[in-house]
This record gives sequence, C-alpha cells and structure tokens, in this order.
Amino acid sequence: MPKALNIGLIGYGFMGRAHSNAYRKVNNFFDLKYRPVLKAVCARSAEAAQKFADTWGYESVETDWKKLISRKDIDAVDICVPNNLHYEIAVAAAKAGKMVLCEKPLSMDSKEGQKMVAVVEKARVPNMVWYNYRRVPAVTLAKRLIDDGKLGRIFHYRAVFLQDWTISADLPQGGNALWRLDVKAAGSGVTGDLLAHCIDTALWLNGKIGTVSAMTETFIKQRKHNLTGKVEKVGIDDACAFLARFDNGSLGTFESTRYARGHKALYTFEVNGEKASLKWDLHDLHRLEYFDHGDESRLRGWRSIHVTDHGGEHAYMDRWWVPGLQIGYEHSFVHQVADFLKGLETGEAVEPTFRTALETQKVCDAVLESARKKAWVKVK
Ligand code: SOE
Repeated sequence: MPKALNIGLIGYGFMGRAHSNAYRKVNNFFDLKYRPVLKAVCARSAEAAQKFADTWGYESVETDWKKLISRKDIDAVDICVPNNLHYEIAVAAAKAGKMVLCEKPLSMDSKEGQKMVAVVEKARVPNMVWYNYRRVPAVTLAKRLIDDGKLGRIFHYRAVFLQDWTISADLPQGGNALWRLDVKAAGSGVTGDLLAHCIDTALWLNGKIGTVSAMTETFIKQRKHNLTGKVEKVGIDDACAFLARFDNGSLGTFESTRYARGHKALYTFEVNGEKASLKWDLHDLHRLEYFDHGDESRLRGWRSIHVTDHGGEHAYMDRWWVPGLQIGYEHSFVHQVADFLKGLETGEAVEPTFRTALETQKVCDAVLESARKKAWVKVK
C-alpha cells in the first residue's frame, strides 16, 4: 500500500483544478510508493473552498493559509495563488518543514526568487515549480534527441506563445481570474506568464542564455480595477518579443502576446541544428516534427512523429493506453506529480526545482530591464 502524502492546496483556480486532477489520477497509472491524499484546500472564501473540496474530494477546508501550513497533518503545500503571494507562502511552508510545490513563475522577480531558493534549501525540503510542458512526451522526446546529439551543433532556437483573450478594452484588471492583468499581483504580463514557459523549455533544451534584447508594449493603457472599482493604469506588458544569445553560440527569438487575434494558446518552438531540426506545437502536443538531413536524399523531409509508443522510447506513454492513442494537456501535470513522488522514493530532487526555476526568473528580469532601457542586457 503506498504511503500517504497529505496535500494542502492553496488556491482553487484553473491551476488548482489541473493539480488536483493530477493528484487524483497519478496512482491509477503509475506504480509509486507514495499516494497523494487531498487533505485540505485553502481559499479566502469558505464557500468557494467548500465547493472546490466537494468537487475534487478534499477532506477539509481552510480560509487562512497560515493555518493550513501550521497543520501537522499536511506534508506538502501546493501554491496555486497569484504570483505576489508565492514568496510569503513558500517561505512560511518551507520554514514549517513542508515540501513546497509552486505554480510558475517562481516569484515576482529574481530577487524574491533568490530568497525562496535559500529558504527551501536551508530547510532541505523537496521543492518543485510547475513548468508542466517539460512533461509533454513529445517535448521530453525533443530533449532526448538534443541530448543524444541528433541535431549536432545548434544554430537557432525559436519560440512563440500567442493568445488573444485580453484584446477587449472593456476587460477589467485584478481579482479572480483577472489578476494576470494586474501588475501588483502578477509582477509582469506575458513575460512572467507565457514567456516564462518558453524560457524554461529553452534553458532545458538548449542551455543558458547570456544576453537579451527585448521590446514590450502595453496596448491598453488603462483598465477598470476589479478590487478598487476605479480606472487604473495598466502596468503589465501585453506583448513582448526578445532576441537572445545562448551560451552555446546559438541565436534565440522569442515572442509572446495576448493580442494575436485567433490564437488561444499557440505555444510553439523550433530548434535548428547542423544535422537536424525539430519543432513542436501545443495545439498538436502529441506530435514532434523532425527533419533529419542524414536521411537518404530522395526520402528527406519533415516527419511527424506521433509520440505514443511504448517500451520507454516515448516517455510516460506505456503508462497510458495502447500505442497510437494519444494523451493531452492534463497529463503533463500527472507526469509531473508522478516524477515528484518518484523523487521522494529515490531521494533525488525533481526538476525544475526552485533553484532551476530561478534561472528562468533571471532571464525574465533581464528581458524586462532590456525593454525598459532599450538596450542589450546580460542575464545576471
Ligand atoms: C494564461 O492564460 C495561461 O493560463 C498561463 O497562466 C498558463 O501557465 C499557460 O500554460 C496557459 O495560459
């Protein structure tokens, strides 16, 4: 019988649902020595917390996160609240000896992130940040192919993350669901929310970024604030594009916006190497496109790999259905929980840890600084 790992979830939005779903499913598909138990969910509104608890099967509710952290029956704290609350909660949880799982981005900025890393490492508690796209099997395959040297020397890394949900000038900022538009809660706009994903994947696949040159724009300058009721200045970046130089000599281009009419969550990346190229598209997440220059010339062309094979070639897939039957977005979270629980078994840290996620934060900081200064900036 797997050992219980009591989860205390703080926040109940989109990510609270994605994580809860993963906790509930993981032991049905993965053989693990630990089993998440949905012990408590915390939200400011008791009614909302209870509704969420009833839907997802949490045993109890709290309305004060400090109380949740002080509970002896909580082993791991999962932070699914706006970015401005990550720091205080993560630090308190680690100091109380709890494991900490934190939604991305790690923090409001790298100064805050640095302190969070110091605290979790001093407390020696397992910690992880939910950069879930690493666990999409096609993305994991991209990592394996690059690490195996299939692409050879890498020349280009290209990533975009496009959405269109904030185009209306009538959309307010702040409060439930719309905190992502409020700079005080989010820290930044698309840079911390969407480019952070692109940067995490890029650092994982292609190594460190040394310098960046960025531009940002805020298209709608003022929006009504849901919490104050007043029309207030918008402080987030609605769109951001940046150039990057990786330490391996390759060039990177990154673009993100919430103003690309027609695109809901178009996250794509492409890597061009000397011997081969690969590309991935979140809207077709179970496929990896691959071009191998070593192929016989008359057969050479982009191949579309349906990443559903068993036998370990396609990570995680032998835990699901039969070859040829694909999985989706929510499975990336199940995989991340499975790896976290496996890490508890082996005692190994599971990536991305707070320390690893701090690297993404440093790139985000450099991107925003570069846009402000209109100059190339070194990633510190
Ligand atoms: C924003 O709309 C958002 O939900 C991000 O916050 C998530 O991290 C991303 O995966 C999808 O888009």
